[in-house]
Amino acid sequence: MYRNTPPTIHLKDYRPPEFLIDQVDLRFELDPDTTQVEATLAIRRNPAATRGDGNLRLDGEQLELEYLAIDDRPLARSEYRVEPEALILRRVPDRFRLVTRVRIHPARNTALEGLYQSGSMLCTQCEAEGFRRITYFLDRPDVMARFSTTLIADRDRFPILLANGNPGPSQDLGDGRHLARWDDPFPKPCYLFALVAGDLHQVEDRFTTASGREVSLRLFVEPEHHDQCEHAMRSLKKAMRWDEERYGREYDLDVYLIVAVSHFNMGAMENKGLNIFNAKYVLARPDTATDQDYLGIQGVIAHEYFHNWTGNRITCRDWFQLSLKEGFTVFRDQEFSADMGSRDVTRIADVRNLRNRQFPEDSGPLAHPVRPDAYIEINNFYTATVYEKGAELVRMLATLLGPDAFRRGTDLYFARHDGQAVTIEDFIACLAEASGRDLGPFLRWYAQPGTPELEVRDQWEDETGTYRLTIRQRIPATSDRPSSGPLPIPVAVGLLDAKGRDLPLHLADEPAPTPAGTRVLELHTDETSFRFVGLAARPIPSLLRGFSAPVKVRYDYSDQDLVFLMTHDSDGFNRWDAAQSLAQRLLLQGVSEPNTPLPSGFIDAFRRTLTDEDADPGLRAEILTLPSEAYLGDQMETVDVEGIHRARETLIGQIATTLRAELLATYRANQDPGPYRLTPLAIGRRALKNLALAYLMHTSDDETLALCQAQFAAHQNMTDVMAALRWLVEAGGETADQALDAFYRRWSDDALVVDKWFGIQALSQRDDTLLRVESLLDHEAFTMTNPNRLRSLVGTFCLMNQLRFHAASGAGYVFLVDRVLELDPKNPQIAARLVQALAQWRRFDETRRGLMRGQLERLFHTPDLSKDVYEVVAKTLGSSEPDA
Ligand code: B3K
Ligand code: ZN
Repeated sequence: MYRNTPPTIHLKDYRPPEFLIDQVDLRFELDPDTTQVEATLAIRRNPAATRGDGNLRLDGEQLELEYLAIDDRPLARSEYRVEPEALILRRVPDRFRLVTRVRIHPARNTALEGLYQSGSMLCTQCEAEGFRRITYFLDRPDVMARFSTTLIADRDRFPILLANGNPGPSQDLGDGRHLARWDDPFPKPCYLFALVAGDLHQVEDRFTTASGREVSLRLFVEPEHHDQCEHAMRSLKKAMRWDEERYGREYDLDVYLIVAVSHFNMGAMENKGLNIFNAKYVLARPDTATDQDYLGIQGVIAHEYFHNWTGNRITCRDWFQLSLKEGFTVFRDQEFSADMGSRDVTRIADVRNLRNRQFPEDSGPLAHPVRPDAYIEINNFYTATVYEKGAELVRMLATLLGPDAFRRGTDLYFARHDGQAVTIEDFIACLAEASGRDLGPFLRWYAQPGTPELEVRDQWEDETGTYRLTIRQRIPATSDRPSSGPLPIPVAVGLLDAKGRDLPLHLADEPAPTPAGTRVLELHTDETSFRFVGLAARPIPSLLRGFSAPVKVRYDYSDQDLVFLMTHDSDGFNRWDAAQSLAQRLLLQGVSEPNTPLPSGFIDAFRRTLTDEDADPGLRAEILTLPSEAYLGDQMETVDVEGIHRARETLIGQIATTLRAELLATYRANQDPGPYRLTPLAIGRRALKNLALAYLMHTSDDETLALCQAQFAAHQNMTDVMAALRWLVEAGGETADQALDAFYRRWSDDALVVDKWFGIQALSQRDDTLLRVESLLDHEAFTMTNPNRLRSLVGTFCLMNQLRFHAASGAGYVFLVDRVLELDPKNPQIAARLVQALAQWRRFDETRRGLMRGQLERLFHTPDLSKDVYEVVAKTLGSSEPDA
């Protein structure tokens, strides 16, 4: 149990800083065991702040203070106080120069926050509050300073020395060490500080900005990865061009540096001029990375690059505003990816991710608004809600304003707030001002947790040819928060005739006729009706096209309607969504009444989609993919773990048996013996072929097993190898073991590929998976100290394998909590993420509920939990007071 409950930080308590820091000069004498950090800070009182007690309180954690002086005068012991998390200076002047010198220990830093060692290199991670583990500072985003960084290190061990900004002079110190200086001309908050020291391979390219500035682009990787950089570099150049064209944003320094490191808590970090990346989001070669890896790299490289304007040039006033930079930047990277690939497939992937991760979060014990109003540990708030729902809010704003007004609004935002730390209100105000719209009510979206529901009714009047759509919005009640009032919601709709053609959407009170296609209806009140006129027959509505708002739609479609939309809708997203709704309906029926026959037309629609050679193969693959077991569970009052699995397996079996010939034909038709290409078409064909293989392998007779083994052995590319290995593992027995052994032997030197090897075993639905996962903890390649490795085995099993993690025995829960307890003292951030596997505990049957609660309480009663884990556990247990 946590002895002293850690304090909660509230948005309403925000105060401007009492002091400002204009200039920071850092000098590092780098060494993995002990690094010395000297900081010279130009500090002055903030004229905009209310006067406090005259003391200056600097944040600092795990620092060994060696020297402290104000304006060159060393301070006496009576003039300052060192606390575990702060340095307090008594009665400082209004303007002064502070010098501190501290010692820190990078090699002992297992939390991977602050300065730490990864392999043989040293690197940093400061967001959100890691800078205070490097030096004493005002570690808050509204303190923006100019930084210079001097790095001194052993020349042989650390030939490459990098920091933010532009390179300055470097020097050999003659004693085996060398020095490099970096200057960043742009004021920034300290969470964007970064340094890297190592023996790294460099890949260089260049980019000329729209206004003709030359930028040197440099990618740094561990030497053995020198041939896995091309895709990341290409993605960076595409992102730079796209931001110029779409948002008028140019890059601003002479160099742009990206370093790939193998120990990293999350995906990547947008440090000014020096992005530090999880190697997973940099390294790719067709034989080592799947299509999904390639797309992930392109998206994350773009995301971090886009932060240069949305996050760095303009940053957040406080951490409650996190979605100001994250929501907007995710929206920007999603649109970039849609432009680079297939728009429909990109949107489907984004929405699936939102529904699978954010919707459950928003209805569970960890629900919070896109702008949270309280936290214990800010690292727990880098969530699907802040990121992905936040992106949906910006998308709705873009939809409501239309492209021109939205661009005027973002131009105004960049012009007005460049160099500032601002709030979500500041952003919305720019969009409102540029568009002339009142966006006041829109702010409710940022404050209101929970997924709104739209209840749609319709009415057809044959005599007048009038079709009326009535949409009612309902915000699910959350325990402690009254609804903040109706939300502005853009609902994109189409109306289809019996042949599947889009009809004109002519509203009753409009003079001129309107074109056929999609139209955005706006909801501003609890219930709104729209009367469409001039129609010859009752249309079929296609609702929420492109998923124009992060809501759930309830409309009473018949099975036939859904089959129709799945095969006819001109909106690709809604074809997929109709297929999902229908499959969900059949699967949930299958859970409660296992022997219900399939509705006529379902298999036919499947067949038609499978063989519809005119449609995008990537979209077809999405339409034919059934909802996941976890998603289906989330649609049930009480999750029926085994029932869902059985129903889904049964349906897959029915499809596989009935459509065997078509599946085989599709598999063969989409084989591509040529070189690996990353076009949307090539990706789509691989997806479709591997989907056909997945269905076929369900029966796993000799013929399909042979196909699968041949695909595995052909080593065409990692996408195909992984798809085959997945089903070989599922088939089990010697075939599985041989394939796994062969794979491991081939790739044991490539950490990211070994992660896949662990992951695929953790994902297996075979009944001995937990035993296997437990024995893999002792594998020579397993370690708890590498977050990627840990996620690939423990994370995959606990967060992605519903069937086996939620085994009725509760063994999965014990396994998880054992790992969390082992990990928490070393890396609390990752430990807190893992605990979230238990967040939905109340949604399961009584037995599982009890077992999960028991494990949560076991955690809660552990002494000295990190505040990361404490916060998640306390909220997850919630009102069901654990007995102390
Ligand atoms: N801003 C970082 C995330 C930092 C997470 C700190 N726990 C990556 C990103 O969103 O681009
Ligand atoms: Zn981000």
